[in-house]
This record gives sequence, C-alpha cells and structure tokens, in this order.
Amino acid sequence: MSQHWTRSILALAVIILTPCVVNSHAPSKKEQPQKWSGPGTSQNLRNILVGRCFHYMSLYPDVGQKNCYGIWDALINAVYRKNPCNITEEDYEQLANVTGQTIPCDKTLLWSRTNDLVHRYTKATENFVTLEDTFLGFLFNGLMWCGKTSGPGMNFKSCPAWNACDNNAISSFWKMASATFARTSCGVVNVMLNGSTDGAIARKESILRTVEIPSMDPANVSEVKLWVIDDITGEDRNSCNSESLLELKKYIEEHKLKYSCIDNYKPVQALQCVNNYDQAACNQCKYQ
Ligand code: AVW
Repeated sequence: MSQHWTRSILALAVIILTPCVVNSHAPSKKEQPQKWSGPGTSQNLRNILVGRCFHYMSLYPDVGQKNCYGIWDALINAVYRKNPCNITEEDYEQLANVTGQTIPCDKTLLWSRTNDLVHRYTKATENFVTLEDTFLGFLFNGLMWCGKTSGPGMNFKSCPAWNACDNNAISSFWKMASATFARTSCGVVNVMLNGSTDGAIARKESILRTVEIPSMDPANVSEVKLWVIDDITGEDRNSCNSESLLELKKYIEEHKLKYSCIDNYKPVQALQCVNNYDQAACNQCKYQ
C-alpha cells in the first residue's frame, strides 16, 4: 500500500515539475534578440575570417605572422553582449592592434563612388593599395556582423543598416578602419573619383570627406592627388576645374594638405578600354 502511495506521489511530482524544467530552457520573450532593419550576421563568419586571414598571409607574406584566431577574439570582444547601435570606433581598438600593417609611402589609393572600378584597377596593377586590399579591409570586406544584448553570440537574423543609428557595429568598424588607413598613409595619397556621377563628386557624409581627409597627417602626406575618371560610356559631368572639384580642393587645403588633380588618368582609362575598345576615348591613335 505504502509503495503504491510513494509511486503515485512520484508520478504527480514528475507531471507537475516537467513543464518547469522544459520552460527553464525555452527562451523567454525578453531574451529574443532585437529585430533590426539590415541583414543579419554573415553565415559562417568565423570560418570566413579565419580562412581569409590565412589566405592573405599566403598571398602577402610581408604582412607578417598574424594570429588568425586572435582576430576573431578581438571581434567578439568588440560586439558581444552589446547593443549594435552602441558600438564605437574605440570598441574596435583591440581589433585594429592585432591587424596592424605598414603600407609603403605613395601606395595609398582612396576612392569615392568608384567602388567597382578602383578595385578592378588595383587587381590589375598591384601598384596601389585601397583599404579593401589591406589586411583589415580584406578580412571584413562585404561581411555583416553584430552582437545582441541578450547574451553572447552574433545576431544572425538582423543587424542595424548603415544609417539606422550613428554608432552601429558596421559603420563604426569602417570608420575606424578608414581612419587608421588614412592616418598611417604617407607620401602622395591618390583618390579615384567618379566624373560621371550626379551631384557632388564626394557626398558630404562620405567616408572620404568625414573620416579620411581629416585623418591624414600633413607632416607625412606630401600631396593629395585626385583622379577624376569619367565612365567611358557615360557623361563628363565633373572635371578638375568644375565647381564640385574646386570645393573639394578648398576642403583638402583647409586640412593643410597639398592638392593636385588629373582628368581621366590614362592607366585607368586603359583598363576601361579593355571592355570598351570601340569608344572614341579608346581610339586616340588611329593608324590608317
Ligand atoms: P561612397 P565613401 N549607407 O562611394 O567616401 C550605406 O560614397 O563613403 O564612398 N552604405 C554606406 C554609406 C551609407 N550612408 N556610406 C558609406 N557606405 C559604404 C573607405 C557602402 O558600403 C575607402 F578607403 C558604400 O558602398 C574609400 O576611400 C561605400 O561605403 C572610402 O571609404 C562607399 O560609399 C569610400 O567611402
């Protein structure tokens, strides 16, 4: 009889307690990461970063021995358990330290509104280095990431879009990377601009204007040389003597930097002509 009662009490306890045990593992509403307007963290982010790190070291041994797993640790220290709209450039300081690299003088190539052309150009010549060709830029180019306040780990569902908030995980990273790149540049710093674009040659809120020009050290940078490149098939809306360029010249000089400008720099035009050889600009020397 007493055995029967003991079994009944045990069974009752299991029925009552089971939902509590199950519920303690189910995430409460409070623990759900916030929903943001941009895409979430890139799938396999850690593997991509570690792979790119080893790849870069094999392509450019001059970068030295980097701790590829330490780079991941520096990233998670910057964003884990934090609101992705509250990440500052300072949060990425450790990441900047573990990815440090010396770029030789006269090699820096900045850009605005020429993302595709400038990178085709540096691939073709290897005479210049854009931010995306540096170790840090190469690692993170095209990737998304952000943490969540509800716990460790990345938010794979959504992250703030670039303009969603001032101090977001992505824009603060690129501002930090751009500032570091410009601050450590020396000699002639080249800038590829788009002469066919509508409106200002560089947006007022562009990284070039707001971060890179103010970060250059006039003691180390001998000249900022703008290349104004028109689409080979498009309009010539801006050139070195147009209003937008003169305004940018003034802005550069206000930062105590020397300025020069060149229209349709020939080596870049030659690259444009690879796919557009029948355009007038590509046929300057015709042999009859
Ligand atoms: P860009 P930047 N919203 O061609 O001078 C979304 O104007 O700014 O050139 N994405 C943005 C925004 C924004 N408001 N602003 C910038 N981006 C991102 C680093 C986006 O990925 C290099 F060293 C866009 O495609 C260059 O010298 C890209 O920035 C300089 O910064 C370019 O915008 C180029 O930046």
